[in-house]
Amino acid sequence: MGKFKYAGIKRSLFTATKLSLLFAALFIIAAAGGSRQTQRTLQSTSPFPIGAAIDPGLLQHNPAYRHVVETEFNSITAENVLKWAGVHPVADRFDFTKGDILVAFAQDHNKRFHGHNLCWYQYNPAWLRSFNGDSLAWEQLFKTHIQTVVAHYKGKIESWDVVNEAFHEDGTLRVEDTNPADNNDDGCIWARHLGKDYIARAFEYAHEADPNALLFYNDYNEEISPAKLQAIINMVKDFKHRHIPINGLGLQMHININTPQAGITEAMRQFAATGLQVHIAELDISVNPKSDTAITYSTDLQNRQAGMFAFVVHQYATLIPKKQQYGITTWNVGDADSWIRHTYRRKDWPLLFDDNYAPKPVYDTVMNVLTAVKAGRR
Ligand code: 9MR
Repeated sequence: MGKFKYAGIKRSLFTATKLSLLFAALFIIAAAGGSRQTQRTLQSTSPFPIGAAIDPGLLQHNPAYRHVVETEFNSITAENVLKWAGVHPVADRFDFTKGDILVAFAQDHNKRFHGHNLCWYQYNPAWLRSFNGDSLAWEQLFKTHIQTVVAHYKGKIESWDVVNEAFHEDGTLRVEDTNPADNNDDGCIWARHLGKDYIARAFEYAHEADPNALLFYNDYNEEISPAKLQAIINMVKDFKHRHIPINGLGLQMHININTPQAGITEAMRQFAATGLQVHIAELDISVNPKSDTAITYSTDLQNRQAGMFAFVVHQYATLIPKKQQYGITTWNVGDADSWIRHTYRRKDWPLLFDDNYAPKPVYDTVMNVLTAVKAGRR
């Protein structure tokens, strides 16, 4: 009996120890979970929306990528799937499958969705390039595409890049290919077939399809091409004068560590003065603009990149009036996904997350600037 009693005490002691261990473990897990939940992220820190260009394949199949998108960003831009070749692959059929995946994800996770784009000189399907029709048929094609896509996402996509990259660096409109020998058409199929006022009509067609969507014009190099910047400002003035429904400007900001900062300030100042929404729409900061094959991501390069990220975020927060801050979107999530590596086939590390989606030191820099601007310490 005594033996049993002793055994009983031992058992209850053992059980108590086990229980306290269990509670301790639960406490640690809860604390860890709690701290994870309360951990600061870009979206919880930023005073304006903070986004990324997203690929549905990575989102569906790469848990680390998905985790970063879920936790860090509150705005999503479709990197490619809503472009003509993505959404309208054959003449008589639209394919919304991939766009729908992204939009459903955004809705499920309470994130804003920015549509990119309704009209561009690039990324057009082969059938479009060989489309044969008079100007009326081209106009019909253009209008039907814009209105079908915008209507499909009415009420789900808050804003659109209606027209993307319509101007050359010298401020002239892209029309003809400037160098037919280089096998790279930098002219614009739309300007050729629809005439120079196609941009205004694109905005009107989009507005008809969803009067509540915010409509953006989006372009790159405004910070280094004053003539292009001026052409965009002139276009906005003209649109306002003619009551063309434009709500915002996308300043893509594919820049590098050597981009002159005065140009960035000037572009932001001029965009702010339009009174429109201003979206830093495709931010990345290359550390290897000269495509050096022997380059490493040295501390020096990381520091210079961090300085440039800090400058951009700080300038945006201070030069763009609060009610015009549509947010900052980075173009892709991790360095390995960056279009820069794929397009230029070079080593580069232009983003806030590394190849494995871990935040880089430059992420901390951006967090510090966001914290300071949110607190009003500019
Ligand atoms: O990141 C996009 C890349 O995957 C595509 O191959 C490319 C097609 O030309 O477009 C890239 O995104 C571009 C964006 O749509 C418009 N501004 C420039 C971006 C980088 O080229």
